[in-house]
Amino acid sequence: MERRKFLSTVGLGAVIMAIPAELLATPVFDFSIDKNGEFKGHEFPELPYAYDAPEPYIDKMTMEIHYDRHHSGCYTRYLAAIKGSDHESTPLSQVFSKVSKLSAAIRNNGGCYYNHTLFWNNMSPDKSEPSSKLKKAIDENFGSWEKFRDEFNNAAATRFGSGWTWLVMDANKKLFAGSTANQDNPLMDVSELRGTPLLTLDVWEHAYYLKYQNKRPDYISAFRNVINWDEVNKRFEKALSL
Ligand code: MN3
Repeated sequence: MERRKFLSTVGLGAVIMAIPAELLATPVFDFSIDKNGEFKGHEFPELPYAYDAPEPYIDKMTMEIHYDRHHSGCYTRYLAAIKGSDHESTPLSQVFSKVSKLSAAIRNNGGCYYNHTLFWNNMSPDKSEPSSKLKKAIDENFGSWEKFRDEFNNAAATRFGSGWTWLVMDANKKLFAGSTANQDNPLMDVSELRGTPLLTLDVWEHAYYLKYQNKRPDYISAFRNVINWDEVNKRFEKALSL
């Protein structure tokens, strides 16, 4: 599937659902299921580039296992968990805003599917650059581009066990970096890190162990070469407009 079609399938640019303003949720994609248990306007998409496209930074076998088994498993399990629940027709972003009251299966699999979708789309084999507006905001919020990079990388390196690293915009339009445990994300009411996700990096061992083994910092450094800044620029603009 070509990238443009993929992005429209996952609903980029779609109408933003009514979400409490304090959550500042940006449904980069969002969906709910209908009474027949089918997703409305959302099918499990193909990876928007070839499995070997992020080589040599992320290897093909890791991409295949990660996408076809881990990611697809989360999609299937999320569907199974939400079907028949009170939140069957609730958009995913709103499920996250009350996830503390919901089952572990909904929290873990919904987070897993959402986070990975952001992750695949904020990577690309094509070179891109942060916009001058984003660079300026990074300078203002972190002090310099290098300080941002160090904070993001440090958050990724020091997340104990499994989790995700984020560049997030908070309710005051401030940018900050941090991490969440397991499959949690900054849209969830259980998260200490709250705001609109702009960039994410998966630091679960399955994301890097085949190629990098215990050398997580090498994986974190390599990630820099495949960031899709065009996508991050779009999320930044969208988050600013909320
Ligand atoms: Mn993963």
